Amino acid sequence: MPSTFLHSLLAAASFSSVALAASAYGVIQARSTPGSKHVIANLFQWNWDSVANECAWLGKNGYGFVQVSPANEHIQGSQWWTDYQVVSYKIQSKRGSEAQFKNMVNACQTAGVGVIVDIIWNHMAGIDSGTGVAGSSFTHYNYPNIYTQDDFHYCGQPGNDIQNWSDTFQLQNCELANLADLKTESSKVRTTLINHTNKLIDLGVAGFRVDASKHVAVADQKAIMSKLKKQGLYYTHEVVYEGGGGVTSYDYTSIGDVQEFRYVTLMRDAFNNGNIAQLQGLKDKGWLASNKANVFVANHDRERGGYLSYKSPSNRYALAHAFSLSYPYGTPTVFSGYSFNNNDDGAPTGNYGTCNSNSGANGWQCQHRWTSIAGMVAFYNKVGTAALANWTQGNNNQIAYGRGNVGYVIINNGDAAWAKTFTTGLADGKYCDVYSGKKSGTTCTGKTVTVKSGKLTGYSVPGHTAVAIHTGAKL
Ligand SMILES: *[C@@H]1O[C@H](CO)[C@@H](O)[C@H](O)[C@H]1NC(C)=O
Ligand SMILES: *[C@@H]1O[C@H](CO)[C@@H](O)[C@H](O)[C@H]1NC(C)=O
Ligand SMILES: CC(=O)N[C@H]1CO[C@H](CO)[C@@H](O)[C@@H]1O
Repeated sequence: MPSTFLHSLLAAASFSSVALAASAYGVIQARSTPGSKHVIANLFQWNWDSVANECAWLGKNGYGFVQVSPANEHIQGSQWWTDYQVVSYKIQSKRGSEAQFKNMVNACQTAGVGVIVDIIWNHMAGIDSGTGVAGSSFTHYNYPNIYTQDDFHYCGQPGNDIQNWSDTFQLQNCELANLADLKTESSKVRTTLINHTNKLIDLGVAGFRVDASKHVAVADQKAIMSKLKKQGLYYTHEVVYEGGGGVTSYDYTSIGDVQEFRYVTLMRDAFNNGNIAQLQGLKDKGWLASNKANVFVANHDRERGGYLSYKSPSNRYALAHAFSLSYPYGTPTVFSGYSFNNNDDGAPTGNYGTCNSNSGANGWQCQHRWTSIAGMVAFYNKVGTAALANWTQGNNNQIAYGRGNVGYVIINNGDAAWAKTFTTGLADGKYCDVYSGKKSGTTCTGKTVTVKSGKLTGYSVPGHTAVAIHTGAKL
C-alpha cells in the first residue's frame, strides 16, 4: 500500500487520535517512498556529478528515488568502507563538495527523482587517528570542535567492542568494529547530529538511509528526528535481522521503513538452490509489514558476502529482480554497483559513474539500466496496487503470476524450457515483453507475446529467463 503514512493518517478521520499521538512525538515518517514512483535506485559510490547526470535517465525510466553514499567527510583511502568512518560533518567526501551535492539534488529534483542520502548517526571513525578527506584531523575519541571523549560510549567490554550480539545494551553502547560509538542519549551529541541532518535537509534531500540504525536506540533517534526542520521525510533503517534476542527489526518500524534482510537471504536461497516456488507465500510470512519493509536483492554488503550479485550465474540477478519488482511486498531498491575482485575494492574512474545505454561501462555495472530491470521498474509502476493473481508453477524453479488484470510475469530459473498454457487475466492482444525489450512506438525491441482468450496457449519460456507483460506495453 504505497501511500505516505502522514497522508493516510490525515485522510482517515478515525485515525486522528493516532495522528495526534504521532505528532506529539513530532516524528511522522513517510510510509514507503512517497509519490507515484516508489522504486529506489541505489547508485553505490557514484559521485555527485555523475548522479546529477544519471538522474535524467532515472526519472525518464520510472525510478522515483536515488540512494547515494554518505556525504560527510570521512577517512582517507580508496576502499569503499572508508566512507563509513566519519571524521567531520563537512559535506566534502570522495564524491564531491557541498556545491556539487547541491547541484546533484537540484538536477535530480528537476528529473522528478528524490535523493535519499546514507547518513551515519551511530559512530565516527574506527581507526585511532588520522586526517579526513577535507583536512580535519582526529584521534579515536577526539574530533576538534565537534566531539571530545565525553561524547562517546564506553561499554566495559574488551576492546570496547560488541561481544554478545544478543545483548541490547552491547549492541547500542559498544563499538561496531572499533567505530567510536556516539553517546546518542546526550543532548550535545543529539544537537550536533540534528544540525548535520538539518544541513542535508537544507540541501534538499528527500530522505535518509540510516546506517547502523540497529546500533542507535529508537528513543535516541526519535529525539533527533522530532527536532529536524522537516518532518515526513522518508527513512529506511539498516537493521540487520539476526534472529534471537537483542534488537529486532520490528522495534524500528515506528521511525520509518526498515530493511528486511531476511528477504535478501531468501532471494539468495530461492534462486541459488533451485526453489523459487517457495516465494509464493512471502508476503504472509509474518515479516515486516509490506508498507514498512524496504527490500532488495542485494546491497553493498550482501553482494560482497556471497549473496546474489552481478556475478551470479544463469541470469539470477536479473531473474530475482523480475520477482522483486513484480511481487507485491515492500518498497524495492535496485542496487547498482561496480565490478570488484577484492571485497575492499573502491569504485573505478574516480567514482564518476558511467553507463552504456542498457549496460555498464568502465567497470560500473549499471544494473539499474539493464533492459530486464528497467523493464520491470516500468512493470512495477504500471501494476501499482493490483492484487497478486493467477499464481501457477511448474517444477520448483518455475513460477508465474499476474497482478490483477494489468500485468503478468513468468520466471523460469531452471535449465529446461517451461511450456504450458498460462492464464494471464490480461485483455487479448499483442504485448511487448519488457524483460527482453522495450515498447518503441508500435514495435517492441524484444519478444512479442500474444494473449488470446486471456491465455498464452502452449507457450514456452526458455531456461534462465523471464517474460513480463503489462497493459502499459501493449502493442
Ligand atoms: C548474551 O546476552 C543475552 C541477553 O542479555 C544473555 O541472555 C546471554 O546470556 C548472553 N550470552 C553470553 C554468552 O553472555
Ligand atoms: C547547532 O546549530 C545551532 C544553530 O545553527 C548552533 O547555534 C549550535 O551551536 C549548533 N550546535 C552544535 C552542537 O553544533
Ligand atoms: C483462472 C483465474 O484464476 N483467473 C483469474 C486471473 O486473475 C484475474 C484478475 O484478478 C481474475 O479476474 C481471474 O479470475
